[in-house]
Amino acid sequence: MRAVLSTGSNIGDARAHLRSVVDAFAGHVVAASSIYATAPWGGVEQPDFLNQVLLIDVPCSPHELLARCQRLEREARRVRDVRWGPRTLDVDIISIDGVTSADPELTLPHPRARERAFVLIPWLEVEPDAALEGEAVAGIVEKLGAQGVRRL
Ligand code: PH2
Ligand code: MG
Ligand code: MG
Repeated sequence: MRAVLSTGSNIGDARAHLRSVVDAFAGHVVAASSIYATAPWGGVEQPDFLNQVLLIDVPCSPHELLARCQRLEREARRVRDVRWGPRTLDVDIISIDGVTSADPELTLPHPRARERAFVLIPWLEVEPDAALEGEAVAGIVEKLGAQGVRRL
């Protein structure tokens, strides 16, 4: 199975936090996008984020993958505080192959991915023909606009 992960950080050494995820999935990373500087999405005033998208071969079940992602967030000493607020590390599972899941713990595909250029633009870089629920990601991005997402 192939998964799309979106990573983000805007506290501390953001590049190192993103790298920790690449390192943790070493051997399973099929593609890593460039790192993007992105304006905060969601209405909370805060510093810009760095964001990246990884395509990985999933070495385990979807829920085990979620647990691994949450462990990496804990290792970055992430504090769950303000919704859509600043964080040392966020690791979101955007989609896993054709899996759909309505489980509130792990909703697939990610229910807000289609609103977020900081997810879709890096994703397109590594998978130009990506689709979300049957819709071309390229077309979704065209409608959304860049939302302050800049490739570094
Ligand atoms: N993450 C958030 C809230 N807002 N904005 C950008 N640009 N990038 C993020 O990773 C991000 C955000 C909380 O998940
Ligand atoms: Mg998130
Ligand atoms: Mg998250």
